[in-house]
Amino acid sequence: MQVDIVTIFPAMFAEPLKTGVVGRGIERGVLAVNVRDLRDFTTDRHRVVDDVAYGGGPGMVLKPEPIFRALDAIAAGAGAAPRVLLTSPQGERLTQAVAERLSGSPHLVILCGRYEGVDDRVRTRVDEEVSIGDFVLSGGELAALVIVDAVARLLPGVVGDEQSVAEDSFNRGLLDFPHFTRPAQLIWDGIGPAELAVPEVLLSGNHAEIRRWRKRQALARTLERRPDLLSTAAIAALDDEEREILAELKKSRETAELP
Ligand code: 9D3
Repeated sequence: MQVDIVTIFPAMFAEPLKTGVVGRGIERGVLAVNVRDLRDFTTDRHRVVDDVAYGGGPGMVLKPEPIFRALDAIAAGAGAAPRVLLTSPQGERLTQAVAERLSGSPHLVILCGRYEGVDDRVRTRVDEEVSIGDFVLSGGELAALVIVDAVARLLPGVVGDEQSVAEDSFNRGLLDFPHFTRPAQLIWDGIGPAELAVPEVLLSGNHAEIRRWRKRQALARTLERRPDLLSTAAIAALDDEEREILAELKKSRETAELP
């Protein structure tokens, strides 16, 4: 997959694209990311990328021509038309389903918006707008990195363990179960040793019991913290054992709330 990122802050991408799963995807040649400085597509001596808003008001708006020129340059160097994304608070919320859909595109362009806004005529060249959630960022650069990370790990050969991708919590529609590593007993300051002990079942070697405990923990956490994830469709996708555990958990929560 090729990704072109158009930004006024190219420096924000250097380390993140060298690091971790995304860095490895690039190293392995599964992913190529070109970061393009919007100022390189200006034609004036001062490399101006923004201007005041028509109609007045505070803040500057990204000018259309440098963005159009950047898109034309990217298209000229590409075989097929890339899919053009604009990061924007008005966009469709990034979800695992959106990441999966985008991962099927051989070539993405991500235009990074800024706080004050982008000239609306840019939208004539945009296939979709993507938001990463309901909070205010100062620009689209971090959103672009989030999109690249979520999409890159879905490309075959990027994450070492394909199974871990398949088993991912949002794929299964459940939150993760708790994890522990050594030591089994931990003494720390004022925290009681019982509170810091690794659950016995995980030390038992009984793999059927461990699987059931993990399912129970994942379901209990989801019911407690993200009940919105347990839609009818999500419940239908559970296995029989999970549905049985969920029914049990719901029942014990009902009785616990009785006076
Ligand atoms: C004065 C601007 N705000 C008035 C309602 C709107 C606004 C525009 C642009 C708020 C933030 C931004 C900058 N944010 C992004 O470019 C952005 C973003 C975000 O803020 N949250 C979640 N996802 C994204 S994707 C791009």
